[in-house]
Amino acid sequence: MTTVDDVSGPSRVAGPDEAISAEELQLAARNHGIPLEALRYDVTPAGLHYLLIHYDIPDVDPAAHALTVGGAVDRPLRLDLAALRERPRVTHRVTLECAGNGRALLHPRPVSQPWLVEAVGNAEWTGTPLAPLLREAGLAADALDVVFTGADHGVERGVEQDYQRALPVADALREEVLLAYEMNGAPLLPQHGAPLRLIVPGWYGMAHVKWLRDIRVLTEPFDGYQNAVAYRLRQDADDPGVPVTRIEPRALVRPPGFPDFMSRKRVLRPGPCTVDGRAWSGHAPVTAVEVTFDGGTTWVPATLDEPTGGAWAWRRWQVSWRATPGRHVLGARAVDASGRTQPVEQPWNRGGFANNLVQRVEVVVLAE
Ligand SMILES: Nc1nc2c(c(=O)[nH]1)N[C@H]1C(S)=C(S)[C@@H](COP(=O)(O)O)O[C@H]1N2
Ligand SMILES: [Mo]
Repeated sequence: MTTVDDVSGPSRVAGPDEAISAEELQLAARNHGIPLEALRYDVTPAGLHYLLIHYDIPDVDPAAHALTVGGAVDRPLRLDLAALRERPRVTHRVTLECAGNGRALLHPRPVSQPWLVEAVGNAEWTGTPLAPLLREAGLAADALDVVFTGADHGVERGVEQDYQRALPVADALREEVLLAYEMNGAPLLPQHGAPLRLIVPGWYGMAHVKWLRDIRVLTEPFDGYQNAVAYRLRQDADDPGVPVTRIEPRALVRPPGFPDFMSRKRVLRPGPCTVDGRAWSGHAPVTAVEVTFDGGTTWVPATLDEPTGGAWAWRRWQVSWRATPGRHVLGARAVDASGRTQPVEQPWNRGGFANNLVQRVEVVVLAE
């Protein structure tokens, strides 16, 4: 008898010298990152925003689509797109980052979507706040978790499933959580969850359920795959781990100069220049960014631009540099108001999640 196990293996970590496989490349080709030069935009154009799609982009007819709200509520609801659009409308600028960003740089490498550092974007999401809708439905007094189900379906590590993620009730009721139907002022694109997705500002990408079709309130903890198995910080396969939640602080450098086609190493002419980039954290506002030009030996403070777009959006930073001929390794590290910062030495977990190791940008400054 054939089963889903015939197409789906257990999670695994690559061997010490094991190269990226054709399967990992297949994922990387579907799920692209932001081209790092696009760190220049305050708001990431939709086509340059990173993408992560576990299964297929589902075939959803926006005219027929409806969101159902049920489970432990007094009044189950059913809302089509027109009804959702009639509700109060808000826009939040939100930095979204995949929890697996940085995974392919880890040693040993967890085998999954092989992100380097580019799984991030900062878009404007428009929709209606979730909390008033949950209150209208009437949450049971003992409600614990709220489960969000997408219209996409697949198999993962032997488990056939609809993509589902739960939030604890207190997090689902935060005022910034949105049911979004627009990105950057236009209807959601198919790949970003059309016609409706969840936006959970501050949380890693996996919480922002796309192609949202159902919300279910539970009075017991949700034990679905994406919460109980997948997105947990574990040291080994037997470790129950802890859930992946908010985005750790990170700063990225907008690559200076011009690139070599193959290596993407940067080439610069000598002389004074401005090096800049973006910084964000899902825990608390970014309060400082420091920059290194020597691979982390010494650090200089960057200037932070005025925040543009609210508490959940990335912030531009910049620093002046006199580029001298030779090889340099640039990097930046963010500090947030909670005191969190970025490690210069690699921490490791088996899923390769929430990794915010300082970036290494190799630069060759040409002779005068
Ligand atoms: N229904 C559904 N929602 C989903 C996913 C998915 O595969 N299916 N991927 C999640 C993950 S892991 C991430 S990082 C974000 C990516 O959102 P984006 O593709 O719009 O950037 O969507 C999340 N929401
Ligand atoms: Mo993700």
